[in-house]
Amino acid sequence: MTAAYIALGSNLQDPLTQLRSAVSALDKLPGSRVERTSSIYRSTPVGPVTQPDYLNAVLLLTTVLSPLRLLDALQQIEQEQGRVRGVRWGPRTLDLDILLYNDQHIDSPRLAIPHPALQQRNFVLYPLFEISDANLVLPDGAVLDTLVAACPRDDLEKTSLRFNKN
Ligand code: A4P
Ligand code: MG
Repeated sequence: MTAAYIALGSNLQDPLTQLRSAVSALDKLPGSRVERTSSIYRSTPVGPVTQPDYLNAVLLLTTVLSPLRLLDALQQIEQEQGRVRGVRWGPRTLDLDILLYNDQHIDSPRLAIPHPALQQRNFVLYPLFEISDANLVLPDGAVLDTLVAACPRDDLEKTSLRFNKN
């Protein structure tokens, strides 16, 4: 059984419903369970085009799926929720990224774990910090609370929105 941290993001077509639906779909994956969800954050878009603000969150999934089978499952959920792949970093109904998969380091054409942008993004680091151990050590030796301390919160806003399952 693996502990995988998954980042969720949405800025189209009722983002709160998108995130809630994703949590329920993830909880139904074979041999998998959503163990913990972070608060839901509102964040300013990072990307090349003008687009709406995002809702972002992170959850802890325990799963028997291998990294690539988990990626397949995440992409299927994205498709089912109307994801259209356009501009890189463009707006989307749902983005599901694998941040961490136990302490594994993976660098393959389809999959990079830890997710390469993890260390720079406040909308990933703050929710991850909320649901994991502050002393969490990433596969490259970086410690989570040091990364959070080095990453400005800026206008990241923790909302009072709730998942149905917390
Ligand atoms: N891929 C490689 N590693 C992973 C991983 N660890 N998890 C590959 C998931 N996928 C991974 O992703 C492109 C390819 O990345 C996949 O086919 C998979 O094989 P994608 O979801 O199709 O495209 P993308 O999301 O546009 O690209 P990318 O580089 O994943 O973008 P990011 O880094 O996810 O950024 N601003 C705010 N405020 N909040 C956001 O959530 N998100 C993005 C997307 C941009 N700006 C944002 C936000
Ligand atoms: Mg992505």
